[in-house]
Amino acid sequence: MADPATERLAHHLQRIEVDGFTILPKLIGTDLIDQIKQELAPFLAGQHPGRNDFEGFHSERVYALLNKAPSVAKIIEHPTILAILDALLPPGFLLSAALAIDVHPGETPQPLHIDDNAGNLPYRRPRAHFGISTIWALDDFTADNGATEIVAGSHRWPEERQATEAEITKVLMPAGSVIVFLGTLLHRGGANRSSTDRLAITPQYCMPGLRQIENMTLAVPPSVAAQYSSRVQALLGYSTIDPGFMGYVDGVHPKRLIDTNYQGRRARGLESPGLATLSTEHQPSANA
Ligand SMILES: O=C(O)CCC(=O)C(=O)O
Repeated sequence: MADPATERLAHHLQRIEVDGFTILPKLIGTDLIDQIKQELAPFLAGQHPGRNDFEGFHSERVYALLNKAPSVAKIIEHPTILAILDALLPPGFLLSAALAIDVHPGETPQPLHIDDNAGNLPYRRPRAHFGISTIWALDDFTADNGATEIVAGSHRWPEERQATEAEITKVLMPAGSVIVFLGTLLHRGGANRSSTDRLAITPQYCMPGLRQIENMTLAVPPSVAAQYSSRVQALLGYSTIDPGFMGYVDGVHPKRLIDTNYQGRRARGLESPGLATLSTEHQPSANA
């Protein structure tokens, strides 16, 4: 019989396959929520109102989070979420975006959208997902405070199909919960008709060969990236697609820029299989 963690993982994967999303209630506790809120507070003092209907004129967004609120790394690399992502994305997947969204009273609904086509890739839905999004509730998501809204099953819809209001569901969940959904699922931030803010953080992940939505290696300077775990560094872009064909810097592994102890493939006794199949001009260093 499978252990409980494996069974829970199978349950979430099943929900994602059928509905396009799954919800993990109260995955983090109030200590981490409070810590993240404290780190975010200086950036949520009214300096960054949304600049368009998508960002929300009554919302505030904070980008480049790993350069501003280091505790956010704990949710970005939360082991339960990484286990789901490992099952749904190829090895070496990247952190595509990580932003805080504070929806203020008076906000109107966002346009419905998907998250994994930021570069207008020429592939029409229905198609496989290119990314996975997560939205963590740092405040309770209630019926009237701007909870995220999703269209269950829309990951299977053709491009042209529009959702009716009846097909849109509010994601009601207590603070500390997270919704994980396919990049092809239609969703939006809801209207905030309450008198309080709704704060969320949305880390989004993409296939290793795609361009990240946020330019992560510029958003998070190398000296800051150096302070995070190897996994977070790899998610930011300090990684290559094995055996070093994509992501190298000046022919070597990007980790060499932030970790003087980094051991390259040769030092680890690894061959660089397949290099011979690349044309000479595209051969990276065997040290990558
Ligand atoms: O704030 C939300 O609940 C959703 C925001 C969103 O989907 C986005 O901006 O891409």
